[in-house]
Amino acid sequence: MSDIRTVLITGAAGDLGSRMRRLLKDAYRLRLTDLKRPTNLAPDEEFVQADLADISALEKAVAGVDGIVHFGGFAVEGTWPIILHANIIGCYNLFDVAHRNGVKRVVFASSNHAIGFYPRRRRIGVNEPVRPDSRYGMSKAFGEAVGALYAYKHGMRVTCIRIGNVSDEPADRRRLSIWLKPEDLAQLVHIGLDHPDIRHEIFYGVSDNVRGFWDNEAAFRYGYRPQGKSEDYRDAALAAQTKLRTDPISEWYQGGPFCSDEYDAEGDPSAV
Ligand code: 15L
Repeated sequence: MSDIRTVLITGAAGDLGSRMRRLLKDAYRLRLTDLKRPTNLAPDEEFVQADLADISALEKAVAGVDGIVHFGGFAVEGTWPIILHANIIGCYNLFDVAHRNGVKRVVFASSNHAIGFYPRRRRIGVNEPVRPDSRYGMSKAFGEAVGALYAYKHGMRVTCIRIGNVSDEPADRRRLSIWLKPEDLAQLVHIGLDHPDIRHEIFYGVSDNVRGFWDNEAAFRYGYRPQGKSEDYRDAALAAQTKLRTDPISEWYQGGPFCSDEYDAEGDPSAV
């Protein structure tokens, strides 16, 4: 076990943040931050309001914590000003303020959209170049690079989790490949906060899905043993798929609709 005791969760009012508050509270003393106070804040939960682009507010949120679970920022595609503010400036500030405050570990919520433009039929690990499918995905690739800088230059221990899709059940065919059971995400966060050998790692945030797109050997090496199996929900997910509009670009690439959104490249996608 590491000596991580007090952990700040950014984006604590969001879906992932709320789930992790519940799943991590017995292991760490949690401090929460977000743009807005969570509506369901429990009396024993400590909350510090902060915009990630506001360095002095961020300093107050970060002061005194040992580790940070960074789920804050904009969680889907957005305009450039939105992504720039929340996910580029905000992410840089988070790492820089963390470093200046002596934070030992950061777990960064990256996304499958950092590599969304790989075809579904390709099985990729973490050593292929990024292929973002959106400004959002590009900001996640940026965050992974910021994490590498602070790890190798400043000795911070950084774990980037390329999260597939966290939900109680996989919602459609693509999610049968990328589904992440919330408890499996908590397991990956624990590895990032506690494993003694972490320097800078990229893991796929995905459960034990037979249709998976990714080689998650790096996570397995650190002891990750996912419990969720998307195939248990296959019939419901495939039934839901029949109600969706089909789109050849979205169907071809791992990132799904994030790839077809604004897509205007010419030629056959199966050629790349
Ligand atoms: C993500 O990164 C988003 O945060 C989430 O809302 C889903 O869209 C997910 O990817 C997905 O790819 O399904």
